Amino acid sequence: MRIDVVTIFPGYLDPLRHALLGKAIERGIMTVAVHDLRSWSHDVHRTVDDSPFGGGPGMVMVPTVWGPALDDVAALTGPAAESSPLETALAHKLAHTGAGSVTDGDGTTGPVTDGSGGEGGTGEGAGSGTTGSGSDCGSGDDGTTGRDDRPLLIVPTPAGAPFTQETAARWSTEDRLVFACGRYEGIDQRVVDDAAERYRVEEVSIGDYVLIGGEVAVLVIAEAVVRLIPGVLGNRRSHEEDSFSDGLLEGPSYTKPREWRGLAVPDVLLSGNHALVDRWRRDQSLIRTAERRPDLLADVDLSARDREIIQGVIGEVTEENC
Ligand code: 6GU
Repeated sequence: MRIDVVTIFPGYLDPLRHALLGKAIERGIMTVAVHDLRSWSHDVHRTVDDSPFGGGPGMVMVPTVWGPALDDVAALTGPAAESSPLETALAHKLAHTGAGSVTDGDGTTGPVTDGSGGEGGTGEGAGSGTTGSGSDCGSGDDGTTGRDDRPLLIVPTPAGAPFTQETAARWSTEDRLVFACGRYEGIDQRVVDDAAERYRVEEVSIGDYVLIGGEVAVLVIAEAVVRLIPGVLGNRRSHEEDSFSDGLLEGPSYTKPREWRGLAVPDVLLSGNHALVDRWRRDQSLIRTAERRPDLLADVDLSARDREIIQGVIGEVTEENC
């Protein structure tokens, strides 16, 4: 998978090179490039915004900068062709200790890897997701497989559709994700409307609160998506048991020591009886979900036994949540 992020704060995306994503980059599973939107501005002040038509507070990001930026990122042309894929924390560290020179310090545009030694460009699917000759084709249909090969453009906005675990799973099989980070009062809507020529476009929100810009949302979304790609997480089972994967919140976990500050690990977990442990874990999930997120129960298959457990928490399983 290749991820491109367009932002006026490239440094905000530095965490992408760490931990999970860093590992995925090292393993050649991921390529990540961060692009400074101001590379596409037209004036000495590198302006990217203007006052809103119709009046009101704040500034709106202009289509005359965003349009060409997204065109170039889709085709990896212009300033987007020069942007060096992010190296991992490891490569970053080497560069800064003089053992190599792969980034320019801010990890964005400028000196690029030579294209042969860089891990970033060799990954599975890397570079294969460009729109190529399909750029004149609104549907992005490659004419052979019938598959829409346009990259997915993700626009984080508090006005978007909810980003959920289901969205993360759906996006984890994409070849290319492009994120457009808006700031201020947002991006001129025509940018999103026009981008549909070259991209499949989704506007998403990560929750019911307002952030200053989309950058942090990109970090959240990228982590949720990338950890679902095979080979990124060590243990396959670890995401099968995630909160949400069966529609319920995950219950509590315990490790050694058996007793700590007078608190004992529940006996059942030490019993060696797997059936009993599984049943206990399901009960804990049901109880926690009923207490914290009763709205989730509406979409879960519940056995008679499950309903009994839930009733113990909320008294009665109402029409609304059963
Ligand atoms: Cl995706 N972006 C911004 N700016 N604010 C948000 C959000 C996204 N999701 C919730 N609040």
